[in-house]
Amino acid sequence: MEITVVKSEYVTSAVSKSTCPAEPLPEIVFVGRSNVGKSSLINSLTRRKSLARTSGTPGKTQTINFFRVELKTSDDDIRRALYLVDLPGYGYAKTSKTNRRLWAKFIDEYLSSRRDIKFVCQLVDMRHPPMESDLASFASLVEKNLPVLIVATKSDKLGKTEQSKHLAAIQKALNVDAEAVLPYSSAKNFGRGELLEVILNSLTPA
Ligand SMILES: Nc1nc2c(ncn2[C@@H]2O[C@H](COP(=O)(O)OP(=O)(O)OP(=O)(O)O)[C@@H](O)[C@H]2O)c(=O)[nH]1
Ligand SMILES: [Mg+2]
Repeated sequence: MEITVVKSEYVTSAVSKSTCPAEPLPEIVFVGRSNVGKSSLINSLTRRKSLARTSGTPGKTQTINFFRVELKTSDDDIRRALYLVDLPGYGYAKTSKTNRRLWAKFIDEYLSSRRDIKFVCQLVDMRHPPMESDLASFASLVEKNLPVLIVATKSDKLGKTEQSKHLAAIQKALNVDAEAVLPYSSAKNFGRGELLEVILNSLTPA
């Protein structure tokens, strides 16, 4: 079965709870350190070059950005609509403490809201062991009872042997099993089919 993204569009950038989109749709959320590749991953999934703005400088995404996409499978003609939600990264120091605290509060509110969040992708850079802030983010998602998929990004920067070694280290640090971690490369679209499948399955409960 092949899954295709038949439509993708930017909807809105939310800066408060009341500015999140009104249309109720399932949401898949992307969180992680600044520069880990959240926006790039959304572009890779949708096969769009710059649907989400990316940058080599951390701190590019500063609002909660909603992208509306429609998926279709080769099995049927049903279109399934959902939001991909791009969050600002954490660990970015170039803003005031007050600002950072306000943001942390808004993101926390969004993640604790009763919106239809199907699961959260916690992105970690595959080249390095998870940092303190990654562990804290993961723990806070688990505490909110949100299902979490760990996405290990930038896999193209490592050889095969290193990949398995680093994946094992990530599993160990987060205390999760192998199925909970998906290696991904937005540069090469590695992992794209698998992630689309996880997304589709989250929309259609067995
Ligand atoms: N080689 C490689 N580079 C990547 C990959 N994904 C992202 N990058 C690069 O990493 C940098 C940051 O990517 P973004 O997608 O902007 O990161 P972000 O997590 O959205 O960052 P913030 O918006 O600052 O939180 C960019 O220079 C990307 O080109 C990948 O899979 N492989
Ligand atoms: Mg971004």
